[in-house]
Amino acid sequence: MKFIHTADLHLDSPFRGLDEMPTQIWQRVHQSTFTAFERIVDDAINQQVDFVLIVGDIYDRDHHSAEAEDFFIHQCRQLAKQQIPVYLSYGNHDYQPVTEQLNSLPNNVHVFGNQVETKTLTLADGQIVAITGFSYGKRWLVEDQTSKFPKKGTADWQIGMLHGAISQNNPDQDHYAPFTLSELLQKKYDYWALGHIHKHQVLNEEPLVIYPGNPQGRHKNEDGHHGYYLVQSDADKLTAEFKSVAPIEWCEIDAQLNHDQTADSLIEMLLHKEKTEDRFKMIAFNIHLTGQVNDLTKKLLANGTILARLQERLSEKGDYQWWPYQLNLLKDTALPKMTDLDQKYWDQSAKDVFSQAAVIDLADKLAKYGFIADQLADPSLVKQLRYEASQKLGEGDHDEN
Ligand SMILES: [Mn+2]
Repeated sequence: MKFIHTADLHLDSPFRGLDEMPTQIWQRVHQSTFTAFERIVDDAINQQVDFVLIVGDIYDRDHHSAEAEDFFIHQCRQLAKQQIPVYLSYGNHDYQPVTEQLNSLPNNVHVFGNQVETKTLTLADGQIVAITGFSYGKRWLVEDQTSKFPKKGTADWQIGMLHGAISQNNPDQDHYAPFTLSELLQKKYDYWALGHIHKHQVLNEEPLVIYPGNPQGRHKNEDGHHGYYLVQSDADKLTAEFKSVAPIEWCEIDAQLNHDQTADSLIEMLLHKEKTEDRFKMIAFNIHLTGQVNDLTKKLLANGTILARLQERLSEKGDYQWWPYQLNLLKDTALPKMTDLDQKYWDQSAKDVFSQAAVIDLADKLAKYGFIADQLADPSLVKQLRYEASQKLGEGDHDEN
């Protein structure tokens, strides 16, 4: 048995706020979620896998684009031509009622219904594979779904497809089919194909319990390598190998601004900060201001001049290996200095205000402004909000002194 496990394709991610860049780069960014999946399909065909598993979030938003759907159907047809079946479940980003008549996908695509169900397939060598899963019918699934999965039956291989997050034992956070690892292991399955968390990770070795991550990161909080897992059997054992496919890698690079640095010398330094590799990189530079700095350089940093000049320099060469899309000014003290008492209140309020639940609640209230709700639904935003709020507080604190 040989199969591909992927999830969280987020096809046609909007990459908001990044459209002010050379067309050549914007197209690369905009196409990246498509390219990543195309590479997975090519690999499936070249590797002659028995089937492909896609565990939720095929599309980036509740109302996905026609372009994304057309692309996805086309790719599934490529797999159909090679008789490769696809097993698919919808996640919290593309939740929908699953009904026969709505299904415009080719016949090789098997979509899991909104209730947990098991589908079986017979491999060329006669082995039987049972695959159990479900699709989200709504944005949140607060109840544990794993309890509805049957224990391993008579099939040669049993695989569970689960788009969800490990239970935090907190009703404010457990919105995505919460589960525990021991619960999964009790089912005696041969493989757990997870989805939802965008960073690839192996939660358990025997049996394998794996998050493949999204095949293409969408912003700097989804940095590093992105791809899928190729899983193969050797006698009665399964091994999984991570395969990188993302055409774009998001990076954050730290740099120090010294007191005698001019705009020109800073630009030179940033130009040489990044060694180019095989992968195209989108880079956010974090410039740390330590001690006394050249005031003029600081002003040119703050008003965007230095970023614009850096981009100009790269555009002159025209051969893009990387692109600086952001330049962040960071004071040495990332967090404000507060008395212990203040810190206590800050920690408490930060917990209440910047919880994912509070932000999602706000997103629901702003639902009529679709673009705002979409932004707020992004978990990485909570981190960003918390960080920026503490920066602002830090500035206030500084002014008083
Ligand atoms: Mn996702």
